[in-house]
Amino acid sequence: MKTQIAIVGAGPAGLLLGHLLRAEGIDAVIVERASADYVLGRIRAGVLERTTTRLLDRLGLGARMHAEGLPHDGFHLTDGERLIRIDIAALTGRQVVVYGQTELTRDLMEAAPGRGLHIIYEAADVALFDVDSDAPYLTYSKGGRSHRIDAAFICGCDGFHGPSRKAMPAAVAASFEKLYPFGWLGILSDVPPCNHELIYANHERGFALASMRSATRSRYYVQVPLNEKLDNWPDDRIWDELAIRLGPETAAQMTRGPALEKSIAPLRSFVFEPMRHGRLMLAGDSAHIVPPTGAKGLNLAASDVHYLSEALIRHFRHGDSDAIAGYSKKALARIWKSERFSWQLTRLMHRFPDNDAFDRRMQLADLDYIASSVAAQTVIAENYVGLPL
Ligand code: FAS
Ligand code: PHB
Repeated sequence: MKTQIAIVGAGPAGLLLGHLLRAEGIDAVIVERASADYVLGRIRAGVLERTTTRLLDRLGLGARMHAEGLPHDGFHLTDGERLIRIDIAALTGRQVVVYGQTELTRDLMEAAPGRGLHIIYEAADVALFDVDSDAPYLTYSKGGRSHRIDAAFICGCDGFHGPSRKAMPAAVAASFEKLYPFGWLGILSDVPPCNHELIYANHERGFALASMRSATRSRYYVQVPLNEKLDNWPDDRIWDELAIRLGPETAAQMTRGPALEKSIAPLRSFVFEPMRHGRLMLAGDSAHIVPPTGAKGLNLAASDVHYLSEALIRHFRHGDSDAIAGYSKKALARIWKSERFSWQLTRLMHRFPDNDAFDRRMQLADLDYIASSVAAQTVIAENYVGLPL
């Protein structure tokens, strides 16, 4: 098969990129290792920046997000005693929208056939070749046969564990990583949220987050040790721990219910440079990972795709390849600032095993300062709503 753009991965990055290119009449094919149901079964991000919602609107695919998504004017930090509200609307003039990554992915998948975006699911053993030539190609196996796709460019949107980053020559590559000594245990339950806005808690016993997917479906997280086992956390223990860490005022508003989904995600900060080599470009988690504390992961994938799609459109429309040459530098500038925010908020809101009493006092003083300073709240707010493109 021949196409203009071969995309590896049908997560948010690959789907958004494919749609943006198709909207400009550029041929694109996505090869995805899993089935559509498997991709939709992964419970991940929940908060969309305006960068991301505007891409959906530009594609004319934002109707369900506007109908079912929850616009939020603020969120809360707490030390387990008082709520500190960060009024993002008043401080930045912007909102965020709570709309699950699963729903965004569903909207993009369902629109693909009608817009000529060909997605090949259950494509196994994807391998990339000749990425530093002007005729790259990839192979995959499906139905007991090997297949080949020749393309002008290959875009690696295959997440942290995909093959694309590994296809970058080691001689040009540099990666930066920080592993956190804890994970997030997430629970999804069909109960009304405890607050109409998100609450991030740093309690003596550890981090917790009260989030949501709708007015009737809640998403909560508790920080757990890295080697923790899900079996050690029956639902009641999770609800008890959330009530303690979120504080009595919030606990009084919590509704308990059975877990529809329960999982533990490790936390890491990771950046791979460069994001382009020859005719291979990376976007989204294939090039970077943030701890979910700042709700940046999905939104960074969207901003990468914004830059990358513009560069490819200029190449195919106007024969101008300067933006392709400048893609990596431009995307990394925003990525590193979001890595900074996510790392800083993670350090502020979590209990690190090697934290001592002084470190705890520093966290509480930080929260006390944020509670009393519009300037400090503005810094947090402008990062949370998403930095300018
Ligand atoms: P994705 O990982 O979503 O998609 C990559 C796609 O490539 C997948 O569909 C995968 O099947 C496919 N793929 C992989 N290898 C392949 C191969 N060999 N061949 C073909 N296809 C292949 N972000 C937040 O903002 N908030 C959160 O709360 C949050 N929670 C998260 C929890 C978990 C467990 C994880 C892993 C991530 C979480 N994230 C969160 C980050 C997440 O939302 C990502 O940022 C987002 O999915 C990035 O989208 P993509 O770059 O498209 O990568
Ligand atoms: C979520 O709802 O899954 C969520 C929200 C905000 C975060 C992380 C996760 O920072």
